[in-house]
This record gives sequence, structure tokens and C-alpha cells, in this order.
Amino acid sequence: MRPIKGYDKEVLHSLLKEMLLIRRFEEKAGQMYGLKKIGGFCHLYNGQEAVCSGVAAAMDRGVDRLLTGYRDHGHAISLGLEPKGIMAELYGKATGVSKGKGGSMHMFDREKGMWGGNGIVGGQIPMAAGVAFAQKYHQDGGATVCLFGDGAIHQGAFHEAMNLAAIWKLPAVFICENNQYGMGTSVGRASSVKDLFIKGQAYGIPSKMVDGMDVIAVLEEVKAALDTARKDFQPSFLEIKTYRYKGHSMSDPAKYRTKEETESFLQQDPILLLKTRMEDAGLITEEQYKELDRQLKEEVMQAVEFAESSPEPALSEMYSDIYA
Ligand SMILES: Cc1ncc(C[n+]2csc(CCOP(=O)(O)OP(=O)(O)O)c2C)c(N)n1
Ligand SMILES: [Mg+2]
Repeated sequence: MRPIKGYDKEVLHSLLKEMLLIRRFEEKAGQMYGLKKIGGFCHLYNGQEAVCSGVAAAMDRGVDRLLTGYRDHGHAISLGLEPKGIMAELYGKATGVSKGKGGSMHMFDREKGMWGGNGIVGGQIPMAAGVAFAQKYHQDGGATVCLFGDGAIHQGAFHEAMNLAAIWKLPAVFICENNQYGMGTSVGRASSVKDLFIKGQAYGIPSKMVDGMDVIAVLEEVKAALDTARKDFQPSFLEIKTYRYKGHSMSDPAKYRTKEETESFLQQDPILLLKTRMEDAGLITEEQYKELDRQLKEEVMQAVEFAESSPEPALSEMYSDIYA
């Protein structure tokens, strides 16, 4: 664990608050899905909160951009999209962040730097290389962060994009959220090598492994990588080790792993790890944490009420904002 000494109390509080908000949001989304209020694909982020929170805290929010896969509710929250708009998107309502047409896998808000979730495994990687290319071409001073799963690293799209990023010196940070599983296949069965970060080294790109349960480690490593990307047009690759508590999607009972395995990761829960370090440093008490939790549960309930009372997209909107 990295020390929290030297960080402002406000920064630590906001990281804790954000991770807890994501956790409560995902729990509620799962519940509402079970009640059939939400349809279609839905992939929850429980357990991985320190990754998107650390990444967003490291970004220069005025200029940097982020692209990710379909497990994207947390990234949207971290970039400051309103839980109300995200929940309404899950409900397919007109007030959703993508006007109810994208659903769970397609959270989007260009102004906030959320350049989208993507349903095609690995599809966002070459797209992010293109976005980073545009940033360099237009000299806008920013960099692009691209997140994808351990399953996506075996796609040709990853290898082609890494090579282009290296030869074109793109201001990009590629991040593999290694949550140990694709849909149901463990990374050990799917990858020829144990450490995925070495795949970045094959393209001459500085690459490392980061502890994804430690939000401070994520923040520091991504910040360093983004600074290098912006300043020297040097792309980098981070393998962030994390774990998803829930099944791959709502239809997955996760029978391919043991209860003991999941429980061992619950001991390293990213939210509890930060909370404990803050308690030890006298920055939060149990009572204050409980009050924060109560407020966040209330905020999530308000998001549900907003989504439920919002209108469906109008039929006249059927063909707007789509390609064909
Ligand atoms: C090109 C493509 N192939 C297959 C799928 C079906 N699929 C959806 S998610 C997934 C597993 C991806 O796992 P990973 O990249 O580790 O992401 P995680 O779900 O763990 O976040 C697969 C195979 C898809 N959506 N796109
Ligand atoms: Mg995975």
C-alpha cells in the first residue's frame, strides 16, 4: 500500500466518497435489473472502483479524454457524470446521458472527457489511438486514457494499436484492467504469459504492473504516465491488477471460481483499504463514514426515482443521432 501522507484531506475524502458512490450505485443497478426495470446487457464494476477513481483523479480534466469498454458506469461517475443521468440511461429513458439510446455499455459525455463505453471487446483500443493522434495533430495539450479488460489483450486490435502508438509517439496511456477473468475464462487459461504488462514491452512501450486495490497507487502511476504522454508524446502501458466481485454480466452465476477466492479479494477491498488508512491517520471516524454512506445511498435512491419518473425517448427520435 502506498502511504496517504502528503495528500490533502479533501482529496482523500473525495476518492473515498467516489468509490463508495460507485459501489452503492452498482448495487442498486443490480437490484433494479433483478426487478426487470433495466434491460439488455449490464456489467457491474463492484471491486474495481479504485481503478476508475484513481485514473480520473490523475487526469487533467480540462484536456484529457477517456475511452473504456462496456463495464463503464464507474468511469462515468468518476468523470463527474451525474448518477441520475447514468441511471436513466440504464433505464433507457430520454434523460439518460446518451438520451436513452446507448444503455449500460454506452455512457458518453464529450465535455466531461467521457469518450464512451464500447461493447466490442478491444474496439476502443484503436479508437483511442485515433483520439490520441487527433490530440497530437491539433496540439491540444491533452492525452487519451484507454481502459480495456484482460480478455481484450488477445485481440489483434490491441497489438495493432500498440504498435501504431509507439511508432507515431501518441500521447496515450493504455490500461489493462486485469480483473482475472474474461466472461468465465481465467486469465491463466487464456494468456500465454502470466504478467500481461510485458506485452507492452514488446512494442517498446514503457509498461508496468500496478496494484488496482490501492487507489493511491493507481493515481500516482497514471499521473506519471499521463504527464509523460502530454510532455514527451510517449505512450505507456499499465496492467492494473483488480478483481470483480460480481459475475461477468447479470446472467453469470460465476461458478468458475471458488467462494474462497472471492472472499480473499474481499479482504483487500479497495474502499475498506482507503477507509482504514484514513482512520489510522485520524482523517475519518466510523460515524462519519456511516453518515457518508447514508448520504450516498440516498443520492442513488434519488437517481432511481429520477430514472423511473423520466419519459421514454420520443418515437420521433428513433432515427436521430444514429449512423443508418
Ligand atoms: C469482439 C468481441 N468478441 C466477443 C465478445 C463477447 N464478450 C463480451 S465480454 C467478453 C469478455 C471480455 O473480458 P475482459 O476483456 O477481461 O473484460 P471484463 O468483462 O473482465 O471487464 C467477451 C468475450 C464481444 N463483446 N466482442
Ligand atoms: Mg477481465
